[in-house]
Amino acid sequence: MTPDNIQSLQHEQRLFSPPAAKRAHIPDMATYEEHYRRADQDPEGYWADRAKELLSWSKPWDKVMDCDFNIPKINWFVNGQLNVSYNCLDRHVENGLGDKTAIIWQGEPEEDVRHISYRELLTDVVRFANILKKLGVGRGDRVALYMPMVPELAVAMLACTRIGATHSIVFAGFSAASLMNRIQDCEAKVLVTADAVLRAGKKIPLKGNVDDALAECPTVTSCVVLKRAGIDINMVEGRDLWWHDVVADPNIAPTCPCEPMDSEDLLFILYTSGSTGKPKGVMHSTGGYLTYAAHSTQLVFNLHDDDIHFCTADIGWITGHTYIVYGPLALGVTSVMFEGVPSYPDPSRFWHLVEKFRITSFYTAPTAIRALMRDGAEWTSKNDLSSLRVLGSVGEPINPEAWMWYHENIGKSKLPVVDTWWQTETGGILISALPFATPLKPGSATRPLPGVHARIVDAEGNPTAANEGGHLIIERPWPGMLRGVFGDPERFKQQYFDRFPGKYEAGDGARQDEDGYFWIMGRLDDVINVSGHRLGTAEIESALVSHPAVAEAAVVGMPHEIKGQAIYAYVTLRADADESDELIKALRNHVRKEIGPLASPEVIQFTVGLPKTRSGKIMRRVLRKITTGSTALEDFGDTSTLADPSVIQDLIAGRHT
Ligand code: 6R9
Repeated sequence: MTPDNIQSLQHEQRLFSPPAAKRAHIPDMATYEEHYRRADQDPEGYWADRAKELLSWSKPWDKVMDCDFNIPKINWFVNGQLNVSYNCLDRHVENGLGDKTAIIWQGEPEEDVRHISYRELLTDVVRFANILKKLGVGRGDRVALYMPMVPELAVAMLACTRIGATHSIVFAGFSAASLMNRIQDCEAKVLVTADAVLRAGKKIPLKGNVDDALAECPTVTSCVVLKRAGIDINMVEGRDLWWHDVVADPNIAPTCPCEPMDSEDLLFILYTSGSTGKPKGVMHSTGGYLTYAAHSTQLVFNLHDDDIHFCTADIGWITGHTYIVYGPLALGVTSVMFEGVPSYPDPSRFWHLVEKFRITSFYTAPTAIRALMRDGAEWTSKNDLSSLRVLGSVGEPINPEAWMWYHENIGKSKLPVVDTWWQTETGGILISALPFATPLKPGSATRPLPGVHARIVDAEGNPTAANEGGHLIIERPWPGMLRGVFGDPERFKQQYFDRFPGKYEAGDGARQDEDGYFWIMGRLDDVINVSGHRLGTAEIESALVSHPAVAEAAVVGMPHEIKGQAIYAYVTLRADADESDELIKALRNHVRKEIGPLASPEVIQFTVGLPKTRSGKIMRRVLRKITTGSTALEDFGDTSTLADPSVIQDLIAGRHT
């Protein structure tokens, strides 16, 4: 897909009516339209109501919004004050919900289960907040978290918010080098980590990566290490502390006041891949983000006090931030946190958990659905799934086959499947069906939530006709949107607001059908979506080129049955290096080490040349065509600017199928 010639080949006609529900926040399309109209005509009134209904503010705001995409300037609930830890914990305890389960934690071993009440979570958070303070962390300081899916991760996040520190979570599947880059960029003072991750019956060491990373991170003065797997690790004297030791200190005060934070104070940074260079530190602020997290969680999953919500994402990604921790806890519902994987010890693990915890809303990714589909529908009939009310999907377009499989086998052809489109940058879901209102079309994210002005425009920024592909943009600000790129205001402006002045550019291609439904087609930039995770081609290419045998590398996405997209790398070697299967293995390992296992190329093709323009730019469009099997010259479009057109035939001859 090239940005200026965006075509969609999908023509899905099926339509499913939403089921009736006794307690729907938005029970029908008329109510949806009413909300949408109100948010459109009176955005300040709409968002003020939502922020007041959903959150407790210690000081009211002076102005609901002060935004201008042309600058860009984004401020919500100006001069209002609140604390995220207070909103997610204290106020629920004050309201008599202290004994209610906040987090049901299912560890990877079946017997590792904890039901953590709001009161217990508060106690743990207060304790850890005091520990962070003792380690010198204060308001505005950054704390990096590199952890498995354990309750201590949520405790550390909320402890940061309590004292006004900013967390930056690094997915535990990332390498030492990726961790180092992120810590260096945000200049974290403290790192919280664990000895290892338990995954599919294995222990994957973390602390070695931490030691390698911290060797180059002078800002980090302390590292708190949770013992999760009990493997032997190296503890650095004067820097490293065991979690169990610090929390056992009898001198820690039993209380810790909530720091009153300005609505626009930085809540967290989360790094995400862009089309160029190093990952961007996406910044989210306190009041707008939390309002939007609570708002979207409530409406999209139709949550009420007695719901048990299970989002299967890792907290290292935005989906886990918003829909495991902040959204559900702000609403005071019970959130399930799962350490394991969908297929271990067998492909009924998710469904077993649904039955075990009587889960009512279930949110996962198309890649997981496709993998479970391959394992066979028989795994879905071993458990009682009758507690489920809403099914969700996120991370990449869900193909209609996977949607139907999910709907029929998990939803027993009764439950709504909400396909939720959003991004790290958007903070929360922007386009999604509302489960008991929106008629569903398999493969479509359907309509924008109230307050979201999504449009499709052509390369010049003009609205496209129905069914015509184009760029997905958001025309007006919403409270959950990013506030900047950490340390790089110019990149913030250039990446999101320059191409279509005054509008937010999402970077995705999409079309809107005659009913106004959105069909997302995927990224238009050089971002590859592997199993719902964003990877920049530039990062993978620079990892490959940093290997001594490699002269040059170009990376494109290739269609993959389970992962959605996989990485196909074209590599030219230095004169003194020889092609071999060992070198392919070594290069894969090198990328794993530089970025993480997710980024490891599926295919590496050695080539003597890459298709380049005379000005030296790699024509990725040509590589994408070769990767997907094109052989006819006319498929490659205009190749007249290629410095050496014969390269195409060589690449086709060497293609891996
Ligand atoms: C939440 C999340 C964002 C990119 C986004 C788009 C793709 C996410 C999608 C979807 C089609 C959906 N994406 N949800 N594409 N349908 N329901 O995934 O954030 O990791 O930042 O990725 O993922 O391409 O631009 P993030």
